[in-house]
Amino acid sequence: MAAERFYYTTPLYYLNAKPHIGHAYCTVLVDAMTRFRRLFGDEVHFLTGTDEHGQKVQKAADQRGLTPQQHVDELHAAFRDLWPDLHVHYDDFIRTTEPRHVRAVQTLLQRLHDQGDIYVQDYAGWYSTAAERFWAEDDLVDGKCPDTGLEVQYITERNYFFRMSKYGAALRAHIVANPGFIRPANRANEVLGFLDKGLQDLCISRPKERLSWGIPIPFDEDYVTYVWFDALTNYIAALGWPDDPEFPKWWPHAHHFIGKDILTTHSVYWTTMLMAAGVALPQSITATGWWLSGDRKMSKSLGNVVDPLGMKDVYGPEVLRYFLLRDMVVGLDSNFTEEALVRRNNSDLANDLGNLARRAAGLVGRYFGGRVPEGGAPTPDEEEIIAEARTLHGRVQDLVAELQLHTAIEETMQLVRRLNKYMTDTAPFKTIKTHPAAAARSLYTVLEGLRHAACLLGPVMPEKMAELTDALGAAPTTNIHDLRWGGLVPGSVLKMEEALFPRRDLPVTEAPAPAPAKPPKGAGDGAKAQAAPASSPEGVIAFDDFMKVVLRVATVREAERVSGSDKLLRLQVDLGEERRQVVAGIGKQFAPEDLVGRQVVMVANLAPRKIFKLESQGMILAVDTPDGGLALLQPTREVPPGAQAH
Ligand code: ME8
Repeated sequence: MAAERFYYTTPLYYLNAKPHIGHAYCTVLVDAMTRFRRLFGDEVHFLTGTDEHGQKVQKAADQRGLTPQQHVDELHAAFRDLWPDLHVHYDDFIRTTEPRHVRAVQTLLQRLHDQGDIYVQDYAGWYSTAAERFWAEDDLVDGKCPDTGLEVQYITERNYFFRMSKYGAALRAHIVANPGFIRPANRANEVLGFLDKGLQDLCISRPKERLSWGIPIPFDEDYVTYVWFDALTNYIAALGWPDDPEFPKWWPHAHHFIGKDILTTHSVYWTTMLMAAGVALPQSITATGWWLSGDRKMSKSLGNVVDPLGMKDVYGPEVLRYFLLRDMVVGLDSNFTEEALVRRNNSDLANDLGNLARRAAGLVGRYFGGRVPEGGAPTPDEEEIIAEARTLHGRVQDLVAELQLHTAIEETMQLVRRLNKYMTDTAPFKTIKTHPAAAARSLYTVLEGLRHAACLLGPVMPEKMAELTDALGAAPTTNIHDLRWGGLVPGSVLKMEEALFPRRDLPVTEAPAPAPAKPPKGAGDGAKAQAAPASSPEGVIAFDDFMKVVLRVATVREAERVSGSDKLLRLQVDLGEERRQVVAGIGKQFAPEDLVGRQVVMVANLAPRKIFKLESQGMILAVDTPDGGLALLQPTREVPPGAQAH
């Protein structure tokens, strides 16, 4: 495939507090995407940075008794210095206080003003200091700001407005004509819904008397620029817009990665700004979900933020990266717990991957002088593994292109598990006595399979996988097209010394709460509800553990049988904000047509798993009936889809 070009961006993080796991996630995701693309032979430019103007930053500086400039100079380093610690390598870091950014914003403002797309007007409305914006009377909820729930003030002010409404129809047409433009697809519908309410013009100035910390409006010295108009422009400013000859090299290939809370600003404000400026729209805007803590978004204001640096220091940055990318489906929410991270480390990394490498290396050390043995002609079993590895290369490329990183990782881990089984089945530690050539071949297959896995997991855990490749006595593979079976050279010296991923103890949880409840049997997901951690012999769990389970009411929208199984049904369920696919083992008791329209209760924050090659994104709750049937749990009356049980 011909090499493609990608310009990947993260949001610019506000400097109103220190970085947290939400920021780390988006940046690690873009870093992994960058590394995957480079592995596939593509060219990538990766931009991140900090959003340094506006009321929130000014307030944070005031609270610390510093000038805004002192505050941002100090705090931006917390972000800039965190990324290398998480093994993130960006190509450029932009601060919105840099001259190159200020120049681009002012050029854009002047251009839009000159062409009549910015006008001045008196405006009266409800202003929310917390959200830094005006609201119409109808938008208010109980007289308060709909975003923050905080007080609003009615004020009249002269301001500058961008004629955003003029571009609404063209934006709508663009979204409809380009299905991959806003990802995931359900988010595109959200934006279309927003546009259908009628697009207003956008207030893009703030009087200096109210807010001085911003980029001066070039045609009126009494005003500074609205922080979003300022910040969004970074994506072209960093490439030297408007006059840098390098700008066209990257811009038409732009892909923005953002959190779902800032979708409107990117897909509506930013796109219409670009249309007005005569600059092409980005290729895609991807809205990720949130990391939740006890079902609430981790946020600086809620104070429930997990410190990613803390996790990195305890478990290592690459275990954290693995967890973030494996346990979050791009676009959906996920619960962050230290316990889930430790379980993931122990099962996937320490057990499946690390142990296999140690076992194989140990035998090679004992029987082959620590050198990679000869492979020889493959048996049918090995032919199958070789074919699987080959297919996996293409699968990983397709899955990454679809942003299914969690599945790309999972399918690579399936190869690792296959190698574990193969090692047990072929038992080289036994055959070494009777068939040394067969033992040599088994060990070669395991080591070569591990080399492939290390290459495909490299973008997720760059240093650990480089270490593993080196320990296998192999050279790093920089392009996936050069990764061929048989590349591991017999005779190379293994350098496997320490365990790559030590097993970890589960973090200590609080004392168990009384009154244990027997958990209902899980009907979906083809699996039972996960056993409670063995915190006490009676299976009692702490209240906090229970709170980690998110139970939601879902409405079944579609149901069909999974071909090849009489037990499994594939359901599309509606959770209000999102649709999910659930594979449920209830096909013997229920006909698909009986389920459509029904409300069920599901565990909404289970890590997705594959059943019959289909991803199941949740588990539906049911109980056994005395006649050997199943009864589904459901609310006593209809509730909005997505409603959470508590
Ligand atoms: O919004 N889980 O900055 P920001 C996942 N400056 N992602 C999370 C998260 C969580 N718990 N909490 C925050 C801004 N994020 C603007 C952007 S771009 C030109 C300007 C994500 O520091 C959040 O969704 O408040 C957002 O996308 C990003 O972190 C930056 O948040």
